[in-house]
Amino acid sequence: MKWVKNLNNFTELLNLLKDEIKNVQSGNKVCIIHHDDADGCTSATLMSILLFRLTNQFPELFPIRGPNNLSKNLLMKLKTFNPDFVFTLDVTIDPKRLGVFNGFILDHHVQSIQSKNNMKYINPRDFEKKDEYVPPTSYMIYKLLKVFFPEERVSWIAAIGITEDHRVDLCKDVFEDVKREFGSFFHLKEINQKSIENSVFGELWDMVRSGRMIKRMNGALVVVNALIECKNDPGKFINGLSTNSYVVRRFYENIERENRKILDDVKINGKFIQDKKILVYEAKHSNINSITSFASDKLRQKYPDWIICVIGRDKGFNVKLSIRIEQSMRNIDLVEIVNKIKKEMPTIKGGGHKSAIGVTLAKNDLNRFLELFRGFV
Ligand SMILES: [Mn+2]
Repeated sequence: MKWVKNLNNFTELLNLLKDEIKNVQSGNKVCIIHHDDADGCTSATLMSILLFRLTNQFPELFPIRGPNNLSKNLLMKLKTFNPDFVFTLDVTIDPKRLGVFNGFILDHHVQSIQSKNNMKYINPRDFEKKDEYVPPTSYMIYKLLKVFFPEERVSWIAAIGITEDHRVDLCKDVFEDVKREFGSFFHLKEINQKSIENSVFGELWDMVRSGRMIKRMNGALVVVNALIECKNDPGKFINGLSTNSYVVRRFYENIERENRKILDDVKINGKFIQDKKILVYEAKHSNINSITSFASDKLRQKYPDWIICVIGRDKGFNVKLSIRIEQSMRNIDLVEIVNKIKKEMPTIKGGGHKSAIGVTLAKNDLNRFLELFRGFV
């Protein structure tokens, strides 16, 4: 029995996933729990395509918001469904809570958790300590699908998850696959995070994340179904030419309108701190979910040489901050800065990666946080 903790490299991780998937047979019932963001939705799509070919039916999908968000209700639904396998993608759930099922949990966020025999916890961070070398879940599932069915032309779907996760430079091979498979749709010479976000993949990323922003879990499901419908044809997806992608297109138009509002409003209400080039912006009221991180991504694209700090709408006692930098323009490690602040303000929560972090703190601490942040830049 191979022990997950002993993984040494990506090839071994892929082999382990392969060994697990080999147990899936025609007619098996499978459930997928997945993160509702773009990396999670594209991972669920690729896994659904793989499982359809193995079992002759699509798996049941259960998008969830974040780590350990497994509700009693969802657990009961899973038990009633009585699946042969449960696979969890891009989000960590304690394997003990899924102990009655067979399958695995595949995540790449910072976590350290024990596997169970029948429910393995697999995370590339076990062998890869450098954040920028940790691959997104969509990349791992793409490679897994390609092992079984190399003829599937789904590189463009993996590329969306990779774009969201800021791992374009690490996963260039997938974009080379897109060029080869869809030369007339995508033909960019220079491939890096910034150029990809400005390409058609910027729009595809917004389409995929618009699901959860407009309709939460149901929206995420529409997005996954749309991607499956259009799996060999990104043009069909982006133009909304299938039943579900048509709906996704409406979601997208909705968040695009929101984007234009933000870009207009920041000129009036944004605080541009000139000496350190920090832009602080308080998000306005909106019916859209995850607006804080969306606004910070959009402002980063618009003002690439500024550090972007978006203050979310307050939810009672706490506020949420989304901080972003364009790595190719500012060589700053946001995780390092937040860790320094945490030493002085131990009650603040949050983290992320070098160029994108989320922080939650008490409203009363906001000014002190911003002051320290400015000092550490
Ligand atoms: Mn992810």
